[in-house]
Amino acid sequence: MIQEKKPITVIGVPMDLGAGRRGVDMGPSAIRYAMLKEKLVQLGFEVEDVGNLHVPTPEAYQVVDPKLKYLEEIASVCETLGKTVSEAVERGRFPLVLGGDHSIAIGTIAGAAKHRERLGLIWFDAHGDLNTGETTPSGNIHGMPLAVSLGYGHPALVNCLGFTPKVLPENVVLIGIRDLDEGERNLIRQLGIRVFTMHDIDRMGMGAVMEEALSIVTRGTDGVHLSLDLDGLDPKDAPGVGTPVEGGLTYRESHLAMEMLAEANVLTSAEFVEVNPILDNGNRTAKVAVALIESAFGKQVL
Ligand code: 5AB
Ligand code: MN
Ligand code: MN
Ligand code: MN
Repeated sequence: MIQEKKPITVIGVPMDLGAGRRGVDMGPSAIRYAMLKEKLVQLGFEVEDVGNLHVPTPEAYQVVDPKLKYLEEIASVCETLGKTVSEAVERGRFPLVLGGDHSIAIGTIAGAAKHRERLGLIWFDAHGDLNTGETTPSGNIHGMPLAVSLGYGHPALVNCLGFTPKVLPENVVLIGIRDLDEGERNLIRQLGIRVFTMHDIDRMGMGAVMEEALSIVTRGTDGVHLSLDLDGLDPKDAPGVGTPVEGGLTYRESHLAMEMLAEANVLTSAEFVEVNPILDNGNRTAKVAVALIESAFGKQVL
């Protein structure tokens, strides 16, 4: 990504149907307000912002299935998002998706995977997002997108853009994990997915974690997607998230991860999700998101 400076297409998805708390629909505005486009232009990129996709407001709809809240509405937005991402890739551009809650990853990853023989996936998060309608403790679909991308979950989600699975377990890594539900642990064991918990990061250090992570997501793949949930960071550094969990990645650990991604020059698409400006402190979390994006796109000190 550093060398070629592929033109970037920014896509906003003001989705909050997948989360239990309101406010994450304002994430794309908060990230734009933190000067995303200007910073990327400063780094030498050509940037096109296609604006926000239309997302229904929860007040105008009803929960049909409490185990899969707003299923039809989320599936429909993800279908549109998948097409939008796919079109950007067809036009030779790098899709950069701004959330919105993490359910949008279902669409982003569908659009990205459509153009790859095999897509590698890096999932930064405090959570596994590996629930299904059967295992979910909340019914919130933002706790399910990784399971869906691996082919597990409701057909309306799993079949986004008409194919499944989007990624194979051997090319997926999770980083920053510190809160898993029982069903998620079972799926991780069943599929043998490499999970770097906070314990692993403490012991190994982020440098070694990223080296191993990079080898997994690039093995036999022809593209890599980054799905970064800001709650992967410690709430001290990223307070504006709906489901904060203590003991997360520091500002520097997360930056090192982004810098190593830029050095490896492997990313073909990315999304930054779960920024909730209502719960934030002076738009700090959106600013952190923009700083991480700059590092992922090759910003260096010297
Ligand atoms: B996020 C929980 N596992 O399924 C669930 O923020 C939390 O996208 C999900 O990582 C958090 O409701 C979803 C308890
Ligand atoms: Mn999370
Ligand atoms: Mn998440
Ligand atoms: Mn969250």
